[in-house]
Amino acid sequence: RPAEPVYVPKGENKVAFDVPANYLPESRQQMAPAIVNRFADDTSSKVPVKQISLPDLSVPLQLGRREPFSLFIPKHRKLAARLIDIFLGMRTYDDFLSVSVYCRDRVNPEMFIYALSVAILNRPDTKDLPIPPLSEIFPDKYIDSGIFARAREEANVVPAGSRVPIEIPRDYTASDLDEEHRVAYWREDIGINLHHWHWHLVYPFETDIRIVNKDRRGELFYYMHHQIQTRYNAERLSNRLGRVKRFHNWREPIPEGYFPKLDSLVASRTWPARPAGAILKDINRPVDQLNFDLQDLERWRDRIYEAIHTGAYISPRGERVPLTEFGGIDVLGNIMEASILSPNQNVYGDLHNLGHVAISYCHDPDHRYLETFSIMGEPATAMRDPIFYRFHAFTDDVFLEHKNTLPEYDLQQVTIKTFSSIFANNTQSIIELFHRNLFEEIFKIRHFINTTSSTIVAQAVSHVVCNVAEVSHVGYVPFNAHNAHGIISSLCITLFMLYFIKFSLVKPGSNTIERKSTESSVTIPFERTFRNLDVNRPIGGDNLEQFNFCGCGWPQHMLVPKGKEEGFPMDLFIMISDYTGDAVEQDEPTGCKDAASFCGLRDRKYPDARPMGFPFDRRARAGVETLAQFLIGNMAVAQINIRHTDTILPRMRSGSMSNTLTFA
Ligand code: CUO
Repeated sequence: RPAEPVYVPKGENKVAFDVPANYLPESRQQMAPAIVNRFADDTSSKVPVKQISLPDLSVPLQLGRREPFSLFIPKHRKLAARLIDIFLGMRTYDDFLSVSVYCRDRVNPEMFIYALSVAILNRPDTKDLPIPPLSEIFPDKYIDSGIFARAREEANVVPAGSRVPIEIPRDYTASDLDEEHRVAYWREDIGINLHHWHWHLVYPFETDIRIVNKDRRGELFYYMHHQIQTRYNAERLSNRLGRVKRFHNWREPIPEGYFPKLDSLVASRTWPARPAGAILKDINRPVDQLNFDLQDLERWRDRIYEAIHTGAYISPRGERVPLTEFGGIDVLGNIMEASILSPNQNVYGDLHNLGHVAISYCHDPDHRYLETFSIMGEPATAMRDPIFYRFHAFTDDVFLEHKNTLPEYDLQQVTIKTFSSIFANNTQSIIELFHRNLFEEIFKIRHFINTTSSTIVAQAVSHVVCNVAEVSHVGYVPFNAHNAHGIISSLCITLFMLYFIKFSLVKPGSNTIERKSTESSVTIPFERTFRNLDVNRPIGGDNLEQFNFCGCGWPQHMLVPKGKEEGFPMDLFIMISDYTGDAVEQDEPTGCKDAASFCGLRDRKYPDARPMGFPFDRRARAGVETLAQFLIGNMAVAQINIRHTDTILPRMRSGSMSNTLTFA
C-alpha cells in the first residue's frame, strides 16, 4: 500500500456555524452551551448565522429524518421540489444560509443535500460555491459497510498519524459464479456513479420550471444514457460478455440478481438485495403514496410507441402534435423520463421513473415487510445494478425507434469535399496500442458532514483506500487535413471510437492538431470526480475544481474500455465537417465546460447544433451495411487495438498520462 499521502485533517482549519440557540433542534436546545463549548477549542473561525423569520417548512418535513429518500418516488420529489423552492426563494445569501442551517438538523438528510445542491447550483449568488461530493457526504452509498466498522476501530485504537489505510476491496459483491460480476468493477466505480448523480442534479426533472427547462434537456437525457449503454457494452465485450439484453417484457423473471452489501448510515437499514429470478409486481405502497400497476407502465410504453409510429404525440387538448425531425427527440426524452416538461403526463405517464421504482420495490411491492427501495431506486446508486443497463437498454431502444423514423442524413451535404485525405499514413497501423494500468489511490473522504455520524467516523474514513483503475494510453493518430482549395476556414472534427469519443474544435486553414484524451468533451479529471481539493491550500487557481457543475462528467479514468490482454480491436472514426453547421453562437461559457458533451453548459445552450450522436444517431443511407461503406468525403477510420495489462503503476498526475492524438 502506498506509504504516502494519508490525509490528516488539521484542527486549525475547522470552521463552525455560530447558530442562534433556537436553531438547534428542540431536544438539544437545553444543551446549547455544552454544544458550543465542544467546538470552542479547536475552531479557527465561526460563520455567523443570521436569525430570520423562517418560512413554512411543513411540507419538506413530511419525510421522516431516518427515512430513505428517492428522487424517483413522486411523493419524495414533490417534497424536495418544495424545499428547493424555499431555498431558491430566499432573498439574500445570508437568508439562504440561515434557512439552510436551520434545515440541516431537521430535514431528511438525503433530501436536504439534494435540495441544497440544486439550490446552490441555480442561485446566482451561490453558483461558485463548492459542493462536497456525495461520496464524502454519504460514503455509505459506495463503500461496503464493513469498512466503516474497521475505520471506527482504527480511529479509536490507533493515534492519528500512525493509522494505516484500509483497503476497499474492488471485488466484494459477488463471486465469479455470477458472470455479470465480471463487469462489477465498472458498474460499482464510484466515479461513474457520481457522474450519474451529478447529471441528474444538473438536470432535475421536477422542480421550478426555470431550472428544469434547460436547453435540449430531454434529448440529453436520451443521449447521455445512450452513451452509458454503449460504454457499458464495450466494457462487457472486453470481458467476454455479450451486449446488454433489453428488459422489455416486465412480466418475465429477472435473471440478474444483485446484492449490494451496503448499509445506509442515514436510514439505519441495509439496502435490499434482489435474488436472481425476481419478478416485478404491481406496486401498492400507501406509505410512499405509490399505487400503480405493471399495466400502467405497459400502457404508457405502448402509447409512446404509438406516438413514434404516427410521428405525433397527443397534447392535453387532444390535438396531434408532430414529433419533428430535430425537436422530436427532446420531447420524447421528457415524455419518457418523465420530466415536468412532458407535454402530457396523463397520456404518457411517468414510464422511466416509475420503472426504476417498480424494479426497486420488487422485493416488497406492497410494503408487507416494511422494506424500502433497493439501489435501483436512486440515481446515486442505480448504476451499480446490472438491471439498470437492461432497463435503460429498453428506454434507449424506444428512442432509437424514433430515430429510425427520421430521414437518413445526406452526409454529402455536411462534409467538405475539398480535403484530399484524412489519415496521413497507412490507417491500418496508426495506433499502436492503448494500455490500461491499475493503480491505487488514496480515496480521501475528509469532510463527511453526515448529520447522523460522529467525528470519529470522519477521521477514520479519511484513511480508507480505494482501488480504482486509471488508463494510460500510448498512441498517435497522425492525419492530414489538407484543405486543397482553401475554401473552408473553420473545421469541426468529430472523433468516435465506435460511439465513444467525440470532440470538436475549430482551427482555420492547414493544421497540425494535437488532442489529448484529457481534453475529451465528455470527461472530467480524476481530481474533480473525487474533489480531492487540497484543503491546506487557498481555494482558487488549480485548486478550485469544485463547482458543482464541474462534478458532472464521465470520469477520466473510465474513458477507454478495458480491452483485452491480447488486444481488443476497435475502430476510431474521424469526420471533418464545416464548423458553421455545428456552431452555436453564444457568449463564452463561464465555469466548467470540459464535459459539455454530456452535461451541457451552465446558463448556455448545448454547444453543438447537430443532433446529439450525429452522424450515427440515424439509419445509414440505403445500401450501406458496413462502416467502410458508410465512409464518404472527409471521413476515415483507423483500426486500433486496446490492450489490457494488470501492471500496478504508481499514479501519475493527470495530464501526464494522456492519450495524444496528433493531426498533422
Ligand atoms: Cu439516469 Cu434511469 O435515469 O437513471
